[in-house]
Amino acid sequence: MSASRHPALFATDPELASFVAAEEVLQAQTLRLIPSENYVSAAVLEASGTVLQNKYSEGYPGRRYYEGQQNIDRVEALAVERAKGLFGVDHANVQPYSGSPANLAVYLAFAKPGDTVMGMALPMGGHLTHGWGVSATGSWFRGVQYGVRADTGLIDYDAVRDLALAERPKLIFCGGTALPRTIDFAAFAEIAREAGSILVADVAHIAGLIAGGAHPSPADHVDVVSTTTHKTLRGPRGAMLMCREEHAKAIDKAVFPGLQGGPHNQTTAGIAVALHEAAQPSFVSYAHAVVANARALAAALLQRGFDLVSGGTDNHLILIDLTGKDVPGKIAAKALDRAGIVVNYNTVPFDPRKPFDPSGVRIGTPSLTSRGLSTEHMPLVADWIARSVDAAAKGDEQALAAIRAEVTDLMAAFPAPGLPLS
Ligand code: DSN
Repeated sequence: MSASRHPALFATDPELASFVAAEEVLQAQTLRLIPSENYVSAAVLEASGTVLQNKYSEGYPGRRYYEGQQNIDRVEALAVERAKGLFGVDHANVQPYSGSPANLAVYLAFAKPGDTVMGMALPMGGHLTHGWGVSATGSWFRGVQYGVRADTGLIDYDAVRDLALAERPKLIFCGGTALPRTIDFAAFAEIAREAGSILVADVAHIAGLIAGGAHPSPADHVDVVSTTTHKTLRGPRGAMLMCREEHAKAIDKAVFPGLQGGPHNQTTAGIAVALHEAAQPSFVSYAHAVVANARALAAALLQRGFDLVSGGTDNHLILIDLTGKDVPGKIAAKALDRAGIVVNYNTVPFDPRKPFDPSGVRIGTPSLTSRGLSTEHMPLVADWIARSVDAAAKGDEQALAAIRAEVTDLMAAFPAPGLPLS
């Protein structure tokens, strides 16, 4: 961030401005592989930092508890229409502050405390808010959890059906945070129908792939689609709930006044811009390139002897199981960070280690694809990962520094959207 780009911030609070400037450099120079992160466009950044910030607007367009909503109503209505068009749904609520509040609103709409709810176990690739014990969703509700098969790393739909029919949960969540494979929404829909459950697809990770046609859409199969807006969808940090008309009132009531107060209008504006960008033909190319890059990277990692959960990927995400490498996930992730490659350590299914010191590393290709890297670069990325993990095993800091220099060089040739630096 340069002073000329944000003169008021530099003048008013140079200390804070220096932190933001340092983050811009970090995001420009590193290879960011966290699959839930991305780079927003300059347009999304601008929309997210406007005077819309100054308005309170509890309620919905045309039905507010505050006056002066002439422009705010248009912003929110535009975001809603764009979400409906892009995802092919009857109704969209663009007000949830982020993914966890969005999912909480779904509980509020359809369940009562103590009801049974079902989702994928967090260590198997699910999300905290899908009924996992340490989350309110697993303590205020009775969470029952499914996982993946030990031999394939894939969801066992027969086991999901057996559990659903035995437990008859009020809600079934499909989707998660560490699922490298395509979600069979039709199979989940069949199970939910049999069990009499409301089916929620949490597509936070893959929303951009769905919008770009690189992953099947849940729209025709599920009761509610929950998504964040800042991952593959490449919008600001926010969320949306989408559903058929029959559930519209329940969802809207649950978000406001059930759970939230005034919506973050500046975020709604950023979401509207991101949805507009995601409706362009170039976003279809982007979504398919994300998947092509992930597949190429998975193949290159397998060639270099890495063990991948489920044997590869269908989407943007790869879960590396390091149990055979003698370097646990956290040590590998920290070494990769020193090499300029930003990942997160992650549990793998049936992980013998603890969540804060697990066996896996989770990576993905949304950010590098936003910078224009293509399949031809993936062998190099896999090399860097392999060399970093080796260096971590040997405690070779010089090797990590050498990789970091190579990473910085390559990233300089691929400017990041929204950043003034290359
Ligand atoms: N924290 C998000 C992720 O990284 O996948 C999910 O909430």
